[in-house]
Amino acid sequence: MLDAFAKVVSQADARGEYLSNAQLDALSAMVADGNKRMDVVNRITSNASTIVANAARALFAEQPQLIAPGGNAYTSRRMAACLRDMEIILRYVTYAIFSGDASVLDDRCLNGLRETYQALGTPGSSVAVGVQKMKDAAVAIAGDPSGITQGDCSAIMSEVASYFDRAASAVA
Ligand code: PEB
Repeated sequence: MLDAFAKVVSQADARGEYLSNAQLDALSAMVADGNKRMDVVNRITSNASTIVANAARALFAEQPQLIAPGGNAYTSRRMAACLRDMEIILRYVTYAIFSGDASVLDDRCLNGLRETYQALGTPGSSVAVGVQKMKDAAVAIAGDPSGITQGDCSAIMSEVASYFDRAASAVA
């Protein structure tokens, strides 16, 4: 599990080189914009259950076969497992945002997840749709300009979106 700093150290060490100016500049920009990152993590974390519940509701509205008898989220046991899975994925996405690096998401959540869903007979493509809906909600909540210092958040917002995309494509 790496963060953005440990990642560049490990890459430089693998080549036996000092940190490059480009690496130092990128990390320096990350530090300068650190409050944006913390605000995004805080906003997503404090709205996590809303994000999960609304994404799941939208997923089931679009794919009602999931909650029909015989569906993959039919019975409260499977529904609970589904909501829990979405919550787990969102939690690891917030860790990746905080770390500025996807390795925690990859290593502890996404690695083997597609195969797990195949073995369970759970449609990974539907999980991916749920993750995309969480992305839309998280980006809207994190990027809401009200009640927060204004600034250019395009870089952090596209980074946020990229972790959701990574999770969706890992299971699709
Ligand atoms: C992954 N999900 C399920 C299981 C596991 C995971 C390991 C099997 C064991 C169990 O039921 O608890 N666990 C989960 C995860 C990590 C982990 C992400 C990461 C660290 O440890 N059903 C649907 C939707 C989708 C869904 C498409 C969006 O219709 C999910 C939610 N996951 C779902 C369901 C089950 C499951 C298990 C329904 C139960 C399957 C079953 O028992 O029939």
